[in-house]
Amino acid sequence: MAKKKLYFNSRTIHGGQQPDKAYGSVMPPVYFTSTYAQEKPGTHLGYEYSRSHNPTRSALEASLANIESGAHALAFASGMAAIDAVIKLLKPGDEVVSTNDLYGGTYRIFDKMFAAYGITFHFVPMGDMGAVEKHINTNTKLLWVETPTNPLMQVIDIKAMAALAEAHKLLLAVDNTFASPYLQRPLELGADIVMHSATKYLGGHSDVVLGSLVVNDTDLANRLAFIQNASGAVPGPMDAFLVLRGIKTLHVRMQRHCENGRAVAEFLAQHPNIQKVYWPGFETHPNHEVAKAQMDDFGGMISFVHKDNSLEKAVAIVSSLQVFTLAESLGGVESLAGHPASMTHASIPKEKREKTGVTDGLIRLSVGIEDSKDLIVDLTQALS
Ligand code: P1T
Repeated sequence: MAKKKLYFNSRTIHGGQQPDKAYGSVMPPVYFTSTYAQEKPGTHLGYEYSRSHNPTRSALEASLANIESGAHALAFASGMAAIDAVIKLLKPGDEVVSTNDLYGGTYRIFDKMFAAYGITFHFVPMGDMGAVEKHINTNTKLLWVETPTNPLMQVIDIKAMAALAEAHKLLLAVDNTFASPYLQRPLELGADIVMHSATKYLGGHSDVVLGSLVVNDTDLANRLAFIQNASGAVPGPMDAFLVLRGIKTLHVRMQRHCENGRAVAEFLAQHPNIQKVYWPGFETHPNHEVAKAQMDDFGGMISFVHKDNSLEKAVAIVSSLQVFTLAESLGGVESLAGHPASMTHASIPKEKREKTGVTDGLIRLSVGIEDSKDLIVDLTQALS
């Protein structure tokens, strides 16, 4: 069966998968092994050492490549390890133009780690093509796009960025964590690398930390595989299994995340105590047209600000929620609330974070797949 031809909702289940060769098990066994017997040096069944390859990880990588419409996938120990591998393609003197609103950990590894190795990062509002172009010079090697952005839900035009990358011979990497491949497949829009924190929607059950990269170009895949093996930040087989299992229900979960996301966003938008709601599904969202063009729906990530826009009010609201859990992370079946300024984005200096809109009053919701009526009752009591 030519599995690439299946619709997305079948590829989550069958993409790149076949029954295990040993006993026909429908799910791949969790191959708990570090090493593999060789008949004589170099003669083996395709596996030598589990830092390089592991059959459970291979099954996950085949699934990831398929659902992101790519040719090659690589799994990492975390989303951050996947980002780390992309930046290790560069050398001192190289420059990167990145989204200015992005996950705090991504900002931290760029600004606090790789800047010390002589790589320059420009954090730019990517809705403004002129601003992006202004920062491109002969040293620029990579455009780093996160869309929708964490936590302000800006939507960056991937096709426009791909055209820019092509014109200047740059690599375009897209962090697709917030959308998931159910909503958006950046390689189909011209990106070179799609990155995931699979910890989120792909895993979907808040029980595993894992990252991934998917690419089409074989040479790029080989360079990234070299880094994956040389640096060794690979996931264990149990983690690979959990993410593969999560992917099987991605489409069903995402449909409910989107429905509940809309219900919660609309509830917040009409609430008299709410000053601002960030969600790309609103026609009034500044990038709504781009979102409509490149995403199949608008997702379950929402940020909002109470009319007081104060630290005290935000802390009071997130601390009084009962169905939403106050926690880092997102994309699991359970609804989570977070306070970016003190949690996920605390590593960004206050002036920089406030300049992009990540104020002390901002609250971020990862809307889960519970009954949306319970979520709205919970928000109603927390906002009263
Ligand atoms: O946590 P890890 O799997 O290493 O992934 C890092 C990462 C990368 N990119 C985006 C867009 C992310 O949101 C994350 C992780 N984010 C959170 C933990 C959070 O609560 O926002």
